[in-house]
Amino acid sequence: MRYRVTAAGRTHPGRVRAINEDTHHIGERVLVVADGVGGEAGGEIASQTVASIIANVATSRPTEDVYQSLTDAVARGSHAIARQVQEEPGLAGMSTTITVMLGGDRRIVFAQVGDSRAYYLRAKKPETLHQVTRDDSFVQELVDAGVINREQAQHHPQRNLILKAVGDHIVAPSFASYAPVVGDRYLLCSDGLTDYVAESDIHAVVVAEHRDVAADRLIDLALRAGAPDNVTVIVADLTTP
Ligand SMILES: [Mn+2]
Repeated sequence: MRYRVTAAGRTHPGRVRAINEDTHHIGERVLVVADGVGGEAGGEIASQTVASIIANVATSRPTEDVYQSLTDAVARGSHAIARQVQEEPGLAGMSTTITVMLGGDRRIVFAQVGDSRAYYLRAKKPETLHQVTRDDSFVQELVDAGVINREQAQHHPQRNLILKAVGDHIVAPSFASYAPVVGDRYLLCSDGLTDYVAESDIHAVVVAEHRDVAADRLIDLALRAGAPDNVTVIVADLTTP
């Protein structure tokens, strides 16, 4: 199917933090949201380093096996982080989440590490906002085990504990893929949105607004909720070429 990915991205440090450790990238075929953690400037460096490596690999080798390309890109991100930590020991422990959307000719492929998220909204079934990604997080494990529900997970004191991130050790991303359909919409976001804004409120914005307005409103909802964390959103529409 012939289509374009047309996206609006916004990021904000939030109301509490002085620096923004989230990074986002909007390319022709690739979208990335990365949420870095680490001491000193580590979080910022980790998210920027890995996001730019993934963006480059994704665009320079679009015809190769996309799963292998993304797995390699994540591994290269880890190598780059390991090198930077070696040169600057104060950066030890820095890491980042990644949520990647890569638009291939036949499939849209997502790669995921950590607890940033992607959602999709079908043009033909807009009453449901579907989550694409599964959080690599402690509370997600509790949800899967039936110990707590999704609502409780959003308010759990350990909701920020992630079980997997791209740091100086190689990790395997999780994948999902969808058939591209013009009119469908995708949302990529950091936990600065989803930890503080209810999914029903996110859905109400994403279903109703033009992508530029939707991106602004989502940031606004996080700010109104106090925005203790950096917040990043990309609202992407599949449009005709
Ligand atoms: Mn965050």
